[in-house]
Amino acid sequence: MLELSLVMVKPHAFNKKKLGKIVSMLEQNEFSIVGLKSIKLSKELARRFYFVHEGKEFFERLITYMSSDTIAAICVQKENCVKDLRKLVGATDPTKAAEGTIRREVGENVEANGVHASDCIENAKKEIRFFFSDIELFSFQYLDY
Ligand code: IDP
Ligand code: MG
Repeated sequence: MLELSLVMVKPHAFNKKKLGKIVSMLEQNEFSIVGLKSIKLSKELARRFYFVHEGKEFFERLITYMSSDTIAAICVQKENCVKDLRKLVGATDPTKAAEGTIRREVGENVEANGVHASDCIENAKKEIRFFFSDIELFSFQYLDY
Protein backbone atom coordinates (compact mmCIF):
# COMPACT_ATOMS: atom_id res chain seq x y z
CA MET A 1 0.00 0.00 0.00
CA LEU A 2 1.24 3.48 -0.87
CA GLU A 3 1.92 5.34 2.39
CA LEU A 4 3.51 8.52 3.67
CA SER A 5 5.92 8.90 6.58
CA LEU A 6 7.85 11.70 8.29
CA VAL A 7 11.60 12.12 8.59
CA MET A 8 13.09 14.86 10.74
CA VAL A 9 16.74 15.76 10.23
CA LYS A 10 18.07 16.59 13.71
CA PRO A 11 20.05 19.78 14.51
CA HIS A 12 23.62 18.43 14.36
CA ALA A 13 22.99 16.59 11.08
CA PHE A 14 21.46 19.69 9.48
CA ASN A 15 24.26 21.88 10.85
CA LYS A 16 26.92 19.51 9.48
CA LYS A 17 25.30 19.72 6.02
CA LYS A 18 24.04 16.12 5.96
CA LEU A 19 20.62 17.06 4.52
CA GLY A 20 21.73 16.28 0.97
CA LYS A 21 23.20 12.92 1.96
CA ILE A 22 20.01 11.98 3.83
CA VAL A 23 17.76 12.99 0.91
CA SER A 24 20.06 11.06 -1.41
CA MET A 25 19.86 7.91 0.76
CA LEU A 26 16.05 8.24 0.81
CA GLU A 27 15.87 8.61 -2.98
CA GLN A 28 18.30 5.76 -3.62
CA ASN A 29 16.00 3.54 -1.55
CA GLU A 30 12.90 4.42 -3.63
CA PHE A 31 11.36 6.99 -1.27
CA SER A 32 9.77 9.97 -3.08
CA ILE A 33 10.09 13.39 -1.44
CA VAL A 34 6.57 14.89 -1.26
CA GLY A 35 7.21 17.66 1.29
CA LEU A 36 10.37 19.36 2.54
CA LYS A 37 11.05 22.33 4.81
CA SER A 38 13.65 23.55 7.26
CA ILE A 39 12.65 25.37 10.44
CA LYS A 40 13.85 25.95 14.00
CA LEU A 41 11.57 24.42 16.62
CA SER A 42 10.69 26.39 19.75
CA LYS A 43 10.88 24.43 23.02
CA GLU A 44 7.09 24.42 23.10
CA LEU A 45 6.85 22.90 19.61
CA ALA A 46 9.57 20.32 20.41
CA ARG A 47 7.62 19.34 23.55
CA ARG A 48 4.46 18.94 21.49
CA PHE A 49 6.23 16.79 18.90
CA TYR A 50 7.84 14.51 21.53
CA PHE A 51 4.96 14.52 24.07
CA VAL A 52 4.90 10.69 24.23
CA HIS A 53 8.32 10.82 25.93
CA GLU A 54 7.28 13.35 28.59
CA GLY A 55 8.43 12.23 32.05
CA LYS A 56 11.29 10.09 30.74
CA GLU A 57 14.78 10.71 32.10
CA PHE A 58 16.09 12.07 28.76
CA PHE A 59 13.02 14.21 27.88
CA GLU A 60 14.25 17.71 28.88
CA ARG A 61 17.67 17.13 27.27
CA LEU A 62 15.99 15.96 24.08
CA ILE A 63 13.75 19.07 24.02
CA THR A 64 16.73 21.41 24.60
CA TYR A 65 18.67 19.63 21.84
CA MET A 66 15.82 19.54 19.31
CA SER A 67 15.12 23.27 19.77
CA SER A 68 18.81 24.27 19.69
CA ASP A 69 19.21 24.76 15.93
CA THR A 70 17.59 24.30 12.52
CA ILE A 71 15.98 20.98 11.64
CA ALA A 72 14.46 19.72 8.38
CA ALA A 73 11.10 17.96 8.09
CA ILE A 74 10.74 15.65 5.11
CA CYS A 75 7.53 13.90 4.09
CA VAL A 76 8.28 10.76 2.08
CA GLN A 77 6.08 8.43 0.04
CA LYS A 78 6.59 4.76 -0.85
CA GLU A 79 4.92 1.35 -0.72
CA ASN A 80 5.19 0.16 2.93
CA CYS A 81 6.76 3.52 3.67
CA VAL A 82 6.60 3.51 7.49
CA LYS A 83 8.24 0.09 7.99
CA ASP A 84 10.78 0.51 5.19
CA LEU A 85 11.78 3.94 6.49
CA ARG A 86 12.39 2.63 10.04
CA LYS A 87 14.57 -0.08 8.49
CA LEU A 88 16.59 2.44 6.45
CA VAL A 89 16.94 4.73 9.49
CA GLY A 90 18.25 1.95 11.77
CA ALA A 91 18.46 1.47 15.54
CA THR A 92 18.03 4.41 17.96
CA ASP A 93 21.66 4.03 19.10
CA PRO A 94 23.87 4.71 16.04
CA THR A 95 26.56 2.31 17.34
CA LYS A 96 23.94 -0.46 17.12
CA ALA A 97 22.54 0.65 13.75
CA ALA A 98 23.24 -1.71 10.84
CA GLU A 99 25.70 -0.94 8.05
CA GLY A 100 24.09 1.20 5.32
CA THR A 101 21.49 2.80 7.62
CA ILE A 102 21.08 6.57 7.95
CA ARG A 103 21.84 6.57 11.68
CA ARG A 104 25.01 4.55 11.13
CA GLU A 105 26.10 7.10 8.51
CA VAL A 106 25.18 10.39 10.21
CA GLY A 107 24.41 9.58 13.86
CA GLU A 108 26.84 10.63 16.62
CA ASN A 109 25.16 9.31 19.77
CA VAL A 110 21.73 8.18 21.04
CA GLU A 111 20.42 11.76 21.23
CA ALA A 112 22.16 13.20 18.15
CA ASN A 113 21.28 10.14 16.09
CA GLY A 114 20.78 12.00 12.80
CA VAL A 115 17.10 11.61 12.11
CA HIS A 116 13.67 10.92 13.54
CA ALA A 117 11.30 8.58 11.68
CA SER A 118 7.61 7.92 12.43
CA ASP A 119 7.08 4.58 14.18
CA CYS A 120 3.59 3.66 12.89
CA ILE A 121 1.04 4.80 10.29
CA GLU A 122 -1.12 6.59 12.85
CA ASN A 123 1.84 8.58 14.22
CA ALA A 124 3.08 9.27 10.68
CA LYS A 125 -0.26 10.95 9.90
CA LYS A 126 -0.07 13.07 13.07
CA GLU A 127 3.58 14.01 12.53
CA ILE A 128 3.03 14.94 8.86
CA ARG A 129 0.13 17.17 9.92
CA PHE A 130 2.37 18.71 12.62
CA PHE A 131 4.68 20.12 9.94
CA PHE A 132 2.76 20.33 6.66
CA SER A 133 -0.46 21.79 5.29
CA ASP A 134 -2.23 20.30 2.23
CA ILE A 135 -0.63 22.70 -0.23
CA GLU A 136 2.85 21.81 1.02
CA LEU A 137 2.42 18.11 0.26
CA PHE A 138 2.84 17.54 -3.44
CA SER A 139 0.74 14.37 -3.41
CA PHE A 140 -1.91 15.46 -0.91
CA GLN A 141 -4.71 14.99 -3.43
CA TYR A 142 -3.99 11.24 -3.69
CA LEU A 143 -4.01 10.35 -0.02
CA ASP A 144 -6.39 10.93 2.84
CA TYR A 145 -3.76 12.24 5.27
P1 IDP B 1 13.37 6.36 17.94
O1 IDP B 1 13.80 7.77 17.53
O2 IDP B 1 14.32 5.30 17.42
O3 IDP B 1 11.93 6.09 17.63
P2 IDP B 1 12.55 6.70 20.71
O4 IDP B 1 12.64 5.66 21.76
O5 IDP B 1 11.18 7.03 20.17
O6 IDP B 1 13.54 6.28 19.53
O7 IDP B 1 13.19 8.02 21.32
C1 IDP B 1 13.04 9.28 20.68
C2 IDP B 1 14.37 9.98 20.66
O8 IDP B 1 14.74 10.25 22.01
C3 IDP B 1 15.52 9.14 20.10
O9 IDP B 1 15.65 9.25 18.70
C4 IDP B 1 16.72 9.72 20.81
O10 IDP B 1 17.22 10.87 20.15
C5 IDP B 1 16.15 10.13 22.15
N1 IDP B 1 16.45 9.08 23.14
C6 IDP B 1 15.85 7.88 23.27
N2 IDP B 1 16.37 7.15 24.28
C7 IDP B 1 17.35 7.94 24.81
C8 IDP B 1 18.27 7.76 25.88
O11 IDP B 1 18.31 6.73 26.55
N3 IDP B 1 19.12 8.80 26.10
C9 IDP B 1 19.11 9.96 25.39
N4 IDP B 1 18.26 10.15 24.36
C10 IDP B 1 17.39 9.17 24.07
MG1 MG C 1 10.18 7.02 18.33
